[in-house]
Amino acid sequence: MIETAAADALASGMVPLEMTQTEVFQAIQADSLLSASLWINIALAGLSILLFVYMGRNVEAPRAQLIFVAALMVPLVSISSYTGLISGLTVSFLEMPAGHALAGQEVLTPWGRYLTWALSTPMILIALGLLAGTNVTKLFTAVTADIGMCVTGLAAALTTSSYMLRWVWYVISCAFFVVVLYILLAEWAEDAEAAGTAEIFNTLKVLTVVLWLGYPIFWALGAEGLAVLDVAITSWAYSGMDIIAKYLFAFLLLRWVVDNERTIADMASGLGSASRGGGAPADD
Ligand code: RET
Repeated sequence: MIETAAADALASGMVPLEMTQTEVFQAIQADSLLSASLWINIALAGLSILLFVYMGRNVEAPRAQLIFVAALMVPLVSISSYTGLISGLTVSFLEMPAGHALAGQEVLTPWGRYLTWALSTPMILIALGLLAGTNVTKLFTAVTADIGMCVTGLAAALTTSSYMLRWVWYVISCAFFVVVLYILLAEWAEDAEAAGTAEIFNTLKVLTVVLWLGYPIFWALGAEGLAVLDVAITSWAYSGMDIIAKYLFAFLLLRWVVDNERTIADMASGLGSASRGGGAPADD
């Protein structure tokens, strides 16, 4: 009964105020396209965890181990994130403000995604930075700007008082994103040349930059932004990008690290000394 009501409500975009967690859960289950987009990531994250642990079993160089730990955290955060979404714990139906295409309607907001990106994306950047031979300053800048991007993206999704302010948050988030892109494309690309890891770094850099650009685009087009795309399609877009940006990314990185552990081990020890000038002194 509730399930049918929730499904109808979701389909019409009109959902009663203050749904319980059970009702949110049932609404998600009732939309098979939406729930499939979440379950597939739980399954793939689980498989990735097992695979990565297996791949890393003989890695001994501390820097290579650190890359492994960072990369392994990505599917670990992901499986937790998607479990939060599928259970309804980290999903809310929020009434969109005047000016929004769905003004006055309750829109499914998977805010847990944006929250957990603040944990998973720094791990991706730490792994990439270590591969490139970053210094502490650049790593700190990339990670803090990235967390800023995710938290202000969360604020964009959760702001219901003003349509304009949702977009103000969005623009702030994009500004943080530009900092991350600059470090990836300019700073670390050059550091990787000096560190002798340019080939793999460039592959992962292109994969990361292209996919990460998709997230703000789909946010803008999705129900939380301009509402051109429906909730389930947007969820599939995020899930699809996640599969490549997280599991495939980490797999390619870890496979290279296993095959080239010596290169990683021989990188000038410590964050800082492998990169061009400036930055903090080596700390390990
Ligand atoms: C938001 C909306 C606000 C503007 C910008 C965004 C960027 C999000 C990105 C997310 C990447 C997520 C990944 C997750 C993997 O676990 C928050 C969508 C710029 C780039 C790679």
